[in-house]
Amino acid sequence: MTVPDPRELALRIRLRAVRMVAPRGFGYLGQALSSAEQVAAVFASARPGVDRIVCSPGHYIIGPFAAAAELGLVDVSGYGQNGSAFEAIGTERSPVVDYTCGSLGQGVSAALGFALADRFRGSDARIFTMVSDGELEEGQVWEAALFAAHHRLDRLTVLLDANNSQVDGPVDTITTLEPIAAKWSAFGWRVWDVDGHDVSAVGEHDEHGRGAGPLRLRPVRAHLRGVRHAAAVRPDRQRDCLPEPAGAHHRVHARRVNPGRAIAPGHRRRGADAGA
Ligand SMILES: Cc1ncc(C[n+]2csc(CCOP(=O)(O)OP(=O)(O)O)c2C)c(N)n1
Ligand SMILES: [Mg+2]
Repeated sequence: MTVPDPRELALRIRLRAVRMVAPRGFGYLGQALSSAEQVAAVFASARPGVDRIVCSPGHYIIGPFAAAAELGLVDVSGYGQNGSAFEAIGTERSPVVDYTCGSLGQGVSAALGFALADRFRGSDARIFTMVSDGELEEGQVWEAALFAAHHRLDRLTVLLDANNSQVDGPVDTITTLEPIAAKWSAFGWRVWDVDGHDVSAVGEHDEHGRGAGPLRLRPVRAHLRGVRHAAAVRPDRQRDCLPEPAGAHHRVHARRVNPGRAIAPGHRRRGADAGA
């Protein structure tokens, strides 16, 4: 598997997501566009068969699906269709990632379970965990954050898409989450706050996180770009949806914790490797 430059991969994720959603005008395009750079950075960093990818919000699974398709691992042409493994909202059967959940708020808990298991068996596997901001309204996320910090699960990275969007409207009109970085910091995480659409910023910090120091966690801020709004994605409107630097109205945070530990064999990632 050859992983292209993360910038190129992010662009291809955007295009692929448009093609996945366009045929039926259904899918989670906004989530793919919001997280494309994060997903690209994760797929560029994760070692196949060793590291793990958790996509906590099941409706964000389109990004990992698109990335895996671009890497030639899977055929996602059935995305969102009845009977397809590539369901529009991830389930326990979803390929490509190690864990995803339709019921929001569980991904960090699953990720720290992986991290603990890997520690027990002496693996240096890293766990990349995508989380959405709406999920931060779930208490379980904060319980998991406490637990991870207490056990210094330093192979765990959380990437938070703080796009200020949830079903009922802008997150900050539903529940105040800010100051997000300070909150995670107070919970014992090392937090970075960078442009989530700047692949080099995400990747750079990823490298800096390797093998150093105590707990690390980090947020990345960015803006949605590539398509103005998902509603425009109909077959006759596809040209309107091609990637372009569009107006910014979303932010992305990424967080990670990942100082080095001893190396040992990892696990086999289901889905992506099976399809390779
Ligand atoms: C526990 C739980 N409560 C409610 C839902 C319904 N739900 C699905 S997506 C979503 C919005 C969550 O916010 P976020 O993921 O930040 O939304 P987005 O950024 O994609 O707009 C909600 C409430 C759910 N899937 N699980
Ligand atoms: Mg959101």
